[in-house]
Amino acid sequence: MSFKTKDVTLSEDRPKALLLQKHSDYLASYGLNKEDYEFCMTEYLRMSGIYWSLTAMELMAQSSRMPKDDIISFIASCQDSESGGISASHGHDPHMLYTLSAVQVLAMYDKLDAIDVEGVVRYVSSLQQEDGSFFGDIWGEVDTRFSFCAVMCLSLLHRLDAIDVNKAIDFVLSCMNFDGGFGSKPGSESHAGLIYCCVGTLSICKRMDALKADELAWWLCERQLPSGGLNGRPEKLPDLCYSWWVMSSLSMLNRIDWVDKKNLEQYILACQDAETGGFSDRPGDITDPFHTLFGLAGLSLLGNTTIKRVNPTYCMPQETIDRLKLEPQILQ
Ligand code: GRG
Ligand code: ZN
Repeated sequence: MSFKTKDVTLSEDRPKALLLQKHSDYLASYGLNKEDYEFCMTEYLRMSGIYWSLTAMELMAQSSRMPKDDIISFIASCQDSESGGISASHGHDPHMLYTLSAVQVLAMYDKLDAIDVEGVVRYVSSLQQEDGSFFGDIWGEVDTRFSFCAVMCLSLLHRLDAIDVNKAIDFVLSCMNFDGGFGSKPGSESHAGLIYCCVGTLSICKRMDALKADELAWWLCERQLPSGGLNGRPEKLPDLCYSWWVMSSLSMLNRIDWVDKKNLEQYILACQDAETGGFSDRPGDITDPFHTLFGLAGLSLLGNTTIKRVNPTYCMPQETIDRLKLEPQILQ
């Protein structure tokens, strides 16, 4: 039996240069029309949308084009005074994912005093369970994404003391698989997005020694397909966002050279839309702020110097991480 590799072919007329001005224009105008169909349909993830757009703009040194004051007051108005958690938008329930995005945005703006920080600390720590895992919100879904969000959020606030860090690490390590990768909970299949979350947690907690670095890096570099793009697990199509989930993990493992960087750069550039601006998951698809951030952040990890340095653990500008005096671990 033979297997056909699932992949895409890059066409000759694809974008081959980085279209920075187009991307800045695309993000600056995104959401200006509040009636826009796509904008309305993405209300449930608005807070993360703001984080993706602002981080992308920061990496392009274009964040002055974002409505800073409106963003800060929107975030403050999304904090629930009772639980302390932050929601994606007005009238939505607080959630770990959006609490992290809000804290990341305020950290970039150096405006953490715009919210009740102790409320956030109370919310995040209230979601830790006896086995060290974290719920995403009061409804009780457990996932290693939430462990990472909790640890990242509290580290940005310099309040990791509010949770049981050792138990949080033990839970993440209980999700390690035979291939060195990680899934969403114990026994779940390895997936590059969740590997980023688990490696990121260990990087912040300075426990990278617990990884099977060579096995994991081998699994990660096998995600590269002939097109140069990366998939998130075996037998899947390439998707630009894995240029972040995989490359940031390899970067924390100090093994970024295990992929063909030139080929990956070609794939990332091919995912740009030369007319609308922005990046999409695969060449020719519709662009969005999520893939635009991960396209730019991926190029930054590959060493593109027209983009600011991104921190592989936090997916935020290195200058913000330095200002906050955070030192996530990178394997030496
Ligand atoms: C600070 C950048 C940052 C993130 C915060 C939310 C989070 C932490 C991380 C998410 C990690 C993750 C699970 C990424 C995967 C996203 C994705 C493309 C999911 C799609 O899954 P499938 O199974 O896709 O539909 P495939 O590509 O496997 O077909
Ligand atoms: Zn994607």
